[in-house]
Amino acid sequence: INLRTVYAFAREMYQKKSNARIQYGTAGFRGNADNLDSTMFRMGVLATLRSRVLGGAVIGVMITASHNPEPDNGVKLIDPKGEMLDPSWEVIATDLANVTDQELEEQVAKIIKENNIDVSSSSNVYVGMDNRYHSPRLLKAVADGVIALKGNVKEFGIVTTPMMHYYVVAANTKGAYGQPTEEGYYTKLITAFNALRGDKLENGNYRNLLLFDGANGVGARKMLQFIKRMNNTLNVEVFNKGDGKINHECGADHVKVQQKVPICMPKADPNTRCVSVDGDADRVVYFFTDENGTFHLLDGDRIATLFADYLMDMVKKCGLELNLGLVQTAYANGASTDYIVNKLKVPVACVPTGVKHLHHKALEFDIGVYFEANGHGTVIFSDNAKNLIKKAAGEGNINAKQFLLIIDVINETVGDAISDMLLVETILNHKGWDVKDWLGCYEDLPNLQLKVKVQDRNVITTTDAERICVTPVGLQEAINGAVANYKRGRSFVRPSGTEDVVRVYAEAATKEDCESLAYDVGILVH
Ligand code: 16G
Ligand code: ZN
Repeated sequence: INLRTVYAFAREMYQKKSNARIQYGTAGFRGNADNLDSTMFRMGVLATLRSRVLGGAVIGVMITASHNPEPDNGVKLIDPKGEMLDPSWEVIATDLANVTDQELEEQVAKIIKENNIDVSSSSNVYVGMDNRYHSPRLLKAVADGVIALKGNVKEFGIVTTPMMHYYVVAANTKGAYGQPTEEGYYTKLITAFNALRGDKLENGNYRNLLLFDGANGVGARKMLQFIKRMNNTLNVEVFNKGDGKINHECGADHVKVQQKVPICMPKADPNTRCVSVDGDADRVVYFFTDENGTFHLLDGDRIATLFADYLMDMVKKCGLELNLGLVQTAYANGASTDYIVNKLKVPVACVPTGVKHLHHKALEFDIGVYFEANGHGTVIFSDNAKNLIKKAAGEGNINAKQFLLIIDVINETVGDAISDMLLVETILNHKGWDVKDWLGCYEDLPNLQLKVKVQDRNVITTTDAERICVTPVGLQEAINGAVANYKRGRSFVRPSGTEDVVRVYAEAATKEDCESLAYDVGILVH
């Protein structure tokens, strides 16, 4: 391999347009799409090298800016087991993205040398994108990065982020997880869902009608593909299909943060189940409007508790000894944590924000349910759990057979809005519940998030899963002082990993107290 091709490509086609320093964060690289061509090219180069380090295993590259506004785009690398890029390579990615075009060839040589990479070995990169208009241009840049190093690249076109994770795992496990194709993905999820549902499309309070807000993103398109293949087992009507701007006044992030109905949703009967996904369909939240016109949100915490409760029940019904745990972040509503610990009696762990932290912790359980309040999460099963369930099913245990179908509906590789939604629908149907029954499990504490602009957000450092502030010295004592003034008060602050702001979270027994607490803490940070 002649590394000069890398330099030639960079010089001719993918010159760096901005010298502002960028960092590979929880969401990879993200920013205005106009400045990302050179970053994309370099990530194609990096994915090729990462694949070579790992003996030619498939590495995924997803081009998306998730719930960000339309002008933005971004890129994330997916490791062979479907996990986020290893942290040690996040540093390598950051360095590679920041060198000048002139330094690029030398930097690539350095990565090759430091990681003992055999540049003649095989390398496989899968790449996919969301439906932003600049995504195809950026996808080509990634593919050129792979080609510059003579790697193999396979393009999947427009896909959801979780589909990309699925493809990577399916390919690396040689089909054991499913076929690494779009049809393979639909087939796996739909076959299991339809088998679980049987012909009982309605049950108790559960109605077979779901209004789906696709955020004008890729989730809308894929949901339509699901519907085509589902034989009407789930009655879904899709809105925000892609005519409007992606995430604009719609989508899971909008609904969760603004706590209101997205645009372009029809005026439905009271208590109609509605669901919102984000632009790349890895987050999901439910909502409905009741007969008094009041909006109700069923967020990631609700989905997590619904899953944990149901799966605990399945474990008991199968007569198996498996430990189940739930992983949350500090953003989880205090009422949800109380409910899980005291009512469900499921152990809860709290970790810092970002899927990789949740996923990592969930691996410690036989069955690990993890969710961020914003709707990003899934369930993962240990080999031990899967083996025991398979064995019981093999011995004719009906519940265990059902459990295997549930595992198949779940996209274990990463949070998957559509897969999560199919499991929610399955559970509600089995329980004969509709949104009001679900909402009735516990009552959310009023909560609020504020953004505070400061000169340098990194002066704030935290510990204990971001719940305690270490620096600036004295800030935590001041927060404690503020919190003590409110019944059931809780508050924490942390620097955002995706925006140049400090985030303030507050919850308390009443809406007024919660607002007042958020304000008090906001002033302390300012
Ligand atoms: C990223 C994370 C998401 C997290 C969010 C927090 C992944 C794949 N995504 O989008 O899980 O909730 O960052 O953003 O890990 P913040 O640091 O700006 O609050
Ligand atoms: Zn997303």
